Amino acid sequence: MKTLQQTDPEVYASLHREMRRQSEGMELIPSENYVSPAVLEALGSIFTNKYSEGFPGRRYYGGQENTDAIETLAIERAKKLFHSDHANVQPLSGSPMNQAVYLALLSPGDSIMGMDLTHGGHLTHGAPVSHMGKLFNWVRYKTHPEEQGRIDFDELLALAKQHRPKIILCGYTSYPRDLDYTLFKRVADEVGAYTMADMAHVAGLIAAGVMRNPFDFGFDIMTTTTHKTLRGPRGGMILTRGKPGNPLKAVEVTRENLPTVIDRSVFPGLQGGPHMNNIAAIAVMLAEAATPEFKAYAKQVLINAKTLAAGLLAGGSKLVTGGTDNHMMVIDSMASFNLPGADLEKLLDKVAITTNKSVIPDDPRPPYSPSGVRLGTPAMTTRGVKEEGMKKIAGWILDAVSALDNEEKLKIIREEVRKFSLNYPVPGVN
Ligand code: DSN
Repeated sequence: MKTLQQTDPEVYASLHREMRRQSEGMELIPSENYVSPAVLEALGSIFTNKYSEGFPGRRYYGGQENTDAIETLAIERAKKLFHSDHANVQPLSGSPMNQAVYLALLSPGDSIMGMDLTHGGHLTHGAPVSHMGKLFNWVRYKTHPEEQGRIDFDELLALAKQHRPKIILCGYTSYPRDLDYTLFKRVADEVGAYTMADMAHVAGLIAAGVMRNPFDFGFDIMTTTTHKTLRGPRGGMILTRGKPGNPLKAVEVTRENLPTVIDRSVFPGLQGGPHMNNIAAIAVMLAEAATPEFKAYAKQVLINAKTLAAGLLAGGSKLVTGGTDNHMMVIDSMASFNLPGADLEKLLDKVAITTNKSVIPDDPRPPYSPSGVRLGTPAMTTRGVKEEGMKKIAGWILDAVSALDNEEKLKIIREEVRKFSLNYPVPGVN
């Protein structure tokens, strides 16, 4: 990055410091990961110069022979990887992706069901502070944390019959278990609702076949960001069943027309020009996610999560739902150490272990200072850490808690973490 270094030393200095931070520390935020050098190259490419409003073969600007090829490649790779009939790869990220679905299928005031935010649902799943939370009638279902996070489907069905939602949404941002798609589909069929799964957190694990795919259970729509377990650039995708049509022509909202209805909701409904450098990088990521190496990676993510969870439990931590079935876990930091999540996050920052505070089910504390902390294994698994390393990481987390006010001890832990981390290079950082 010699040009950047010369032309903008301030930005370069921050970038350089961030490279050091990422290399010398451990990334345990479950929604973060490291992209490959090939993804970085596509992302930093001259595709960023191009406006491409519209869809492959149907654009509002000239000069699209290469952008059409790239977007078509991304669409075809996404369909194959996730077994969908159609894919829209234009959403700029997770929030517009979900909004595009809601705005395509619902009218203001319509009912939709999603998981309560404190039980693991995302902000875009109807949290009252979000615009979508205000626009639609969100009916929020909850989990049973004492029963391994079980969702009560009798209760879900009763709520669905009462509110007649048009969409039943499952998926999560902070829930350490797998979902029973058959039961969601059964409830949706009873009330004539569309089924939508926001798989942003686990799409990579689904692509690799180590977690269940909602389409194999008859779901209508799956959304996912592209930068978490999938290891792509920041972005979003909407995958649907149905018959692809001409997205420049309005059609009736039906199951069969979902591809067209969703495409039109993304553009021109919600967004303008897609970011073609991002779509090029998404195409690269989708090819990587179809390899045997990626499958092995995804398997290891799950093994590592179980190992990290076991290490924390053995050291006296209390985990929400008692453990994990996926790539993440949530420490109830108040119940475990009488430490608010924000304090535990800050403490772990001191030893170069990056995590993020998280609400726990029906959290009595506010979201900015909640009762828990979320951890996940996707990023450190990308760097090559396996079970032995995960046991060490659990040990350092527990040691940091024991050394709470002991700055000297915390410095020693930080140095151990630094040395360990440097043995596992960050892809793309030399
Ligand atoms: N903000 C993301 C996460 O961290 O889980 C969800 O999109």
